[in-house]
Amino acid sequence: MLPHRSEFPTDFLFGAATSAYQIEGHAQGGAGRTHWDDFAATPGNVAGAEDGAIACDHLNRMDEDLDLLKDAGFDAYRFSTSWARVLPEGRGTPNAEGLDFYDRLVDGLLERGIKPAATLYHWELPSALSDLGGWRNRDIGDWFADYTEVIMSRIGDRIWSAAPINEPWCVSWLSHFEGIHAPGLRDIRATARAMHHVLLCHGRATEVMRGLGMSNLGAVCNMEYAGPAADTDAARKAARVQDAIYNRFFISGIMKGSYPDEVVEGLGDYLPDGWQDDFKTISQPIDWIGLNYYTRRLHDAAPESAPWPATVGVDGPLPKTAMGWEIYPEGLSHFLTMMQQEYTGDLPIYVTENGLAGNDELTGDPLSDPDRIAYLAAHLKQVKQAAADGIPVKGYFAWSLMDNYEWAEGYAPRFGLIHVDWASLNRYPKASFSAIREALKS
Ligand code: PNW
Repeated sequence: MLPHRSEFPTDFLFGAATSAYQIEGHAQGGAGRTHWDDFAATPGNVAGAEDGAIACDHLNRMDEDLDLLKDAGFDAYRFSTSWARVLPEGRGTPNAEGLDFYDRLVDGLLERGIKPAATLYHWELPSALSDLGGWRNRDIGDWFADYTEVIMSRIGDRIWSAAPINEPWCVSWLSHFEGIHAPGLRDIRATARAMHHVLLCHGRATEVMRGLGMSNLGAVCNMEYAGPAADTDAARKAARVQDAIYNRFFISGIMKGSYPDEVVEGLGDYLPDGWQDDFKTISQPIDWIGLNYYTRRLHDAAPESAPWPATVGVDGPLPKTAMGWEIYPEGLSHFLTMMQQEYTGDLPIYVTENGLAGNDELTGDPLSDPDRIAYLAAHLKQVKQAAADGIPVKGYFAWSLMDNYEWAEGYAPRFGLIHVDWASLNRYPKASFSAIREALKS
């Protein structure tokens, strides 16, 4: 059973989240090639070399999907606009069909009484820009500002909230240091530059949107609880370093206009020249902060010769999701408290993503997902308690409305409240969808 909406503050919002590349179908509608298409085409990067060419075909099934959102009773919908659909070459001539699509999406939400919560970048960098160095190239600040201007001139007058970048850590560290996401680099210099440029773009886009008269602008960070794998000083230090890189670097840049000392030391001379001068752009005021939370990871010290940060992830003992991620609801209240006390104060906080990749679909009935319902219930309980304790958490978005393209894992992990049959692309609401509808009924 999920807690009912009446157990939350009266203005608390419930929503569902998706992202463009994961659902739309990027081979369609005039979108340009993206670095995810390139990455997926290189064997070994993505399970089954699957890409987002068709995905959920949301481009052609948008109305059906918006009807489902409304049927569930959601107050808000967090979606992203695709840079490559709006500007196929990353710059230059816009794709009129793409702009029309987002226009219809926003109107379709408003017609159904659902608040549009837009994200400008959820990872599909146009290949034309990736070829110019992508996130490593400081010019991305100008490119991103121009893209923001083009899309928000069209839809900015009707959206409820906007965030420039989904998950700066994934865009930079996961993609340039760990090599798990596009462009698949393993290079500390590229990583440091991407970490900084992604925040520069956050600031540049915020300026553009303010200039267009938009309000309710935020930032979305993902956080993962970093615990020590053993009761040793070395393990505690490893967890602390990971916490600084993953959970503090980005929010600190945005909220405090500085980076944690130990990360600056670790990155050495690899941050781009003059990085301190960018904080006036990066740390301008915003209206809310978003937290994407899924799991915790345990850390220990790597063998001595390993370069900074010299840590290794260690398999933990808690029950895991189909992603192999430990289920640790307490981490959600940990971060809500940590954010409020150390970084955001009175600023409204939204949980902008939380959800589970289930095993249910692999065994028996694909629409029976008790593990997802239990996961959502446990995490909503933490959110409810945080709100009761006076933390200004104002809303919760479930990841995801429907099964979709799970990046390097392809289409096997299913995060949806709605099952998508990958052969027919038909939608089938799961038990978790009904549980949400029950919980949201007034
Ligand atoms: C988030 N990691 O990504 C994204 O915002 C979604 O697009 C994605 O589908 C969802 O979580 C589920 O994965 C993450 O490897 C992907 O640490 C990977 C990691 C973290 C976040």
